[in-house]
Amino acid sequence: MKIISGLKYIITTKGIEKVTMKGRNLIMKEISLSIKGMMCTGCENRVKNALENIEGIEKVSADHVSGNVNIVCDDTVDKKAIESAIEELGFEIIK
Ligand SMILES: [Cu+2]
Repeated sequence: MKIISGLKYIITTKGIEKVTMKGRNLIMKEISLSIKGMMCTGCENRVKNALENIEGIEKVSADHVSGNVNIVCDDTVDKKAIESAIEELGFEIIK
């Protein structure tokens, strides 16, 4: 059993699963995006804060130099919700 940011995870044949109180384990996934418009660490923090408020997102890292944003979340999170949160901040998703 591995503890990441206070939550419990188990490694199974399906991948890494988050152990929830409700008894259903959620499969964790990683999403990587390239975005345009981040100029400094302040922008990185705005992206991180906005995304970490989305239910199911555990961890976000953002780099303004490369424009890369990496998200660790459970399987319930819709990629579209992530993209619109980023666009609401005024950044552009590079597809
Ligand atoms: Cu900035």
